[in-house]
Amino acid sequence: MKKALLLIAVLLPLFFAGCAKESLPPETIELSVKGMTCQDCVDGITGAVTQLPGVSSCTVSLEDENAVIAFAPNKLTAEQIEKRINQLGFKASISEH
Ligand SMILES: [Cu+2]
Repeated sequence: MKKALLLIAVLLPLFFAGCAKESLPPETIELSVKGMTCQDCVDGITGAVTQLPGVSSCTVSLEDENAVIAFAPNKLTAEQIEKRINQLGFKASISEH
């Protein structure tokens, strides 16, 4: 019986630590995106960024030449998002807050 309690005492903090990691709040970043000319550009970027692991939302504006992206910081970095958009032929750069 003591062994079972010890096991619970060891596993419980691990369980909570795991939960805390999963529920990390999403980070929101704004990227300036140059080179978009039409709605297809917007849709292309939105589609590609949304497919990245950990991205919860992506709003691209042709008018404002920017993209606002919410993502899980434990799964992805702002640099990886920037790189993905650049791969599509645009010029993305992380805006300073
Ligand atoms: Cu276009």
